[in-house]
Amino acid sequence: PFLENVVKHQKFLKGEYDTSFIDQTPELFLFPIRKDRGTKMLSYIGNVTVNGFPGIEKKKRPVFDMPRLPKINSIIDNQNGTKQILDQYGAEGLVKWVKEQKEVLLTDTTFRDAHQSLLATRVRTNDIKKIAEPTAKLLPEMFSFEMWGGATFDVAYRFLKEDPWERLIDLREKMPNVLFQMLLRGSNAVGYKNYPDNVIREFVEMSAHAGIDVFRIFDSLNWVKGMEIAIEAVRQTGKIAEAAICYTGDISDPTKTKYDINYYKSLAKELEAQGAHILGIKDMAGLLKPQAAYRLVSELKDSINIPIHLHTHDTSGNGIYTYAKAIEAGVDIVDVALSSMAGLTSQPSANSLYYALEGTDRKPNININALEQLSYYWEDVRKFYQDFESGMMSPHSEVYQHEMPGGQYSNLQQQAKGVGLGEKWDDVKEMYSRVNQMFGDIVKVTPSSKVVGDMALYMVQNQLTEEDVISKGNSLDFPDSVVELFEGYLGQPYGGFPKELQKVILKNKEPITVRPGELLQNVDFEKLGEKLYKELGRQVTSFDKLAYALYPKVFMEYVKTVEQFGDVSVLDTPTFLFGMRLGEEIEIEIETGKTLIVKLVSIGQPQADGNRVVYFELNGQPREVVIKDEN
Ligand code: 3PY
Ligand code: ZN
Repeated sequence: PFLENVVKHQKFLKGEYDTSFIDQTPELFLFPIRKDRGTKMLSYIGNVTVNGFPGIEKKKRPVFDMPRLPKINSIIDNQNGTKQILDQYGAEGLVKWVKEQKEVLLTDTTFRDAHQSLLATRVRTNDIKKIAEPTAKLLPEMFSFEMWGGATFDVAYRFLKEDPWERLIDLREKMPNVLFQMLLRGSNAVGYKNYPDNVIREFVEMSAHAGIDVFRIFDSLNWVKGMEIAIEAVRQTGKIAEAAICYTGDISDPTKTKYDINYYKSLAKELEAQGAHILGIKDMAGLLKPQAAYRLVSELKDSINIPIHLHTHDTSGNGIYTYAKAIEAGVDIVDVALSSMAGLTSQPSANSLYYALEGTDRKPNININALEQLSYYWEDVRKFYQDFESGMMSPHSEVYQHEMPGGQYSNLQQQAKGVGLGEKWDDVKEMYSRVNQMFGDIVKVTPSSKVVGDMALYMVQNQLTEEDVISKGNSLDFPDSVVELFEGYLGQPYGGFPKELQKVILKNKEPITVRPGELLQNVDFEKLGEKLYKELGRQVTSFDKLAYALYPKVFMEYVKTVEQFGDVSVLDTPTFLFGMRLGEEIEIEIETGKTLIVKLVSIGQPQADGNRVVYFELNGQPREVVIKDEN
């Protein structure tokens, strides 16, 4: 494992990495004898076949068609794109180029937000990798591919048992011509809380190093102070800092006065002054109505000089109309997803937008046949993940009332089911909007949206009203996330916290008003490296250290799984999620040119100790593994 790791990441290891402790502790090079890779893989397959996959009702592996790959034979190699513009002319040069384009530019979110919003972020690298090269070759005119960040980072380790850094590095190699974009939650990085400043800086530096070009940076309360470190860190890497305003409320509703047009204009100016190369409008719930989009983009265009990049979710079904109006008003770039991964809580469809703009001078320069062919692939792949669909079948205009972000909908629904409130989902949604009002009408996006969701669940579960929270507050044990929000550990909301409620929630605790990063101690990465080295018994990369700094428990559990089962990212998704059918034979390419042929022969009866023997053939030879039946 030591050599494998070093070799794999060598070019990414930082030069200043101090390895002297390795020489001083040669005993650390003694590794336990490895259980062979084939047996580990069979243990994984046996286990998922017998016990099922977390979050999926146990069933026999469904029969899936092979995903259709694009059949276009006019694929041209080496078509330069925006990546080459950035590499050659730098961030300022790229910005200048964006401003010169008459056509609207597109960001494709299929690899990130689309599946975060439709499939609980569960799409695996294996499926993305297979379509990466065709995508880059068929869509060289894309402005960017959003393919990292947001929830994909922790879900990769936590549920998919794969390394998100490897996804980034692999895809970068396969897609060298178009900008890679990620979603960065400001001082919360890709997590749900504030991290020390040096963690944010290091995370940005290593993400840029591994392949990210455009960082969309936001703060979950639109608190500019919470974005400062990230913006500065991105600028230092020479990459593109896209600072985003999160859109909430409704500028076209005169009764909603808190977040009016002037609020967004002054925020945009502040972000431009902070050094943003591009302004993002992050409409995470899809609340930006068409006429409001026209007004917002027009007035922002008059207020700032940097390009504007609009992101929405199609929950209400009005997404294409909103984009059409924003495009009319001069928006530079919009976020879309391939048709079969678009709509509902995801982004509007790239394919539909293309046709909607026909006959206008801002029609995107993109190959519609390519969009359709790539869409077939995702139509087939999406079926693998059907158990993670939210159940939303049609547009939900109620989003204008509850204001829940697209990426939160299916997650909160799962959370509600988890605490026995599945039947009360409508009550939870209504409570979500009441909690928002009680909190003073705050911006709701990860992680502030999660706090509102936690409180809504808590109140429905305990049958509490807003009055109860105030009158009985002293004896109530509020969720930790709620206490942390009101302590100021996610930053400061516009207009401040409601004072009475804050007192009730904090009891005797004093809130902070400074940037949380000012109070958090920097992480000593060198020490952390030594500690991890001892625990893992292998060389530790800067990526591992960052993963540990952000998610210690999740990362260590991932490491344990890899020790037990090996690298399961090489398995095809049906096998990964459902195991195998009796008599079925599959091929697993464990590394280039090295393939295992696996046949599931039979599954023995449970023994007295609850174990079952699962009989396979591995490359023609009989093999058995013992699996504990958890059912
Ligand atoms: C995330 O932070 O993951 C989001 O997608 C917020 O909209
Ligand atoms: Zn989004």
